[in-house]
Amino acid sequence: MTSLTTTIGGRTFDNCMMNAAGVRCQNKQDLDALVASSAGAYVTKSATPQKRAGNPSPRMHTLPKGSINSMGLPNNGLDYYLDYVIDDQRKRPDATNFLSVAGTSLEDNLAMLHQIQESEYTGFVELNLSCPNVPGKPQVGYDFDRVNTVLDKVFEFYTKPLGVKLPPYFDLVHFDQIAAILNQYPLTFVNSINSIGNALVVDPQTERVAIRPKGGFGGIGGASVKPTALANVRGLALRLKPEIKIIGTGGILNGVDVFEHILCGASMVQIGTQFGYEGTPLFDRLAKELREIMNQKGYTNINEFRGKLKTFDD
Ligand code: RRO
Repeated sequence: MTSLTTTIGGRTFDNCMMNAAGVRCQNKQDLDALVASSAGAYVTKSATPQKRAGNPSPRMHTLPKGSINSMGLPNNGLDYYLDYVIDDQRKRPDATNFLSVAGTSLEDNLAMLHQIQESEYTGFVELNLSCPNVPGKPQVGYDFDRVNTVLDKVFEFYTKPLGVKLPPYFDLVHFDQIAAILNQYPLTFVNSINSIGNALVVDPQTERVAIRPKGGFGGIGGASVKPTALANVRGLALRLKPEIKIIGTGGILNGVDVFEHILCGASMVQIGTQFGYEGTPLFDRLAKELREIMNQKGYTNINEFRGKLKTFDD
């Protein structure tokens, strides 16, 4: 049988596909559905120390080729998600999952990571450095000095497996700069990309923006971001030390998209917008489609083609 197994930080996942943070993972019911699905793992909605209502609606809008959102970090607070993952870990000690945290300040991130460090949780943490939608709070991932400071402070005390969720970069020098910083730290993974931030969707009929928060500015996900996501996965795969695994997120609708992300260097992929549209049956469809492609090509596991993208110079 064609295997979709993958390994990150010494943990094995029997399927290399999972949800992307923010989509259908905000409450216990959502997370239970992911546990019951064929996804290889789940990630929880990015948490802040306290529960947040998020931005006013309408704050998400579907597009022919994806979505725009400015949710503004609605979540049930760290305690809720930490309780969930610890309870799940007691029930299924062999399964590794992802707890996402997104403090709106360095102090909040450090306080949450201290709480996680002191807890019995041993799974992965995804530190979200790329939320584009909190009014007045720029994306940390675009401020390289700040990323350095955050990671310096985090790794002064944090010893459990940790990765960062990055915004998309658009210049090769920025790939060089962010990789040089990330390579200094014992990161388990990087996840690339978050939504393409601060885009604007206009409804010509009503002559109005599509979503209410921030005057209509929001993050784009779904089909239209795939080339940017692939560039970021590939750009990082070429620059990061091999111990840091890459999670590819952005523009996955079918098995071919998963295949392309893995060719570019992803060890795992996350699906946001399309998971929102299809729910958990998506994971069965994608697994079937990826297996079909692998069978046609004679691949029996994803390591046979991971990162092996060819260029015209090869
Ligand atoms: O909640 C959001 O508005 C949000 C977050 Br935290 C994020 O990281 N990415 C996104 O597209 N939306």
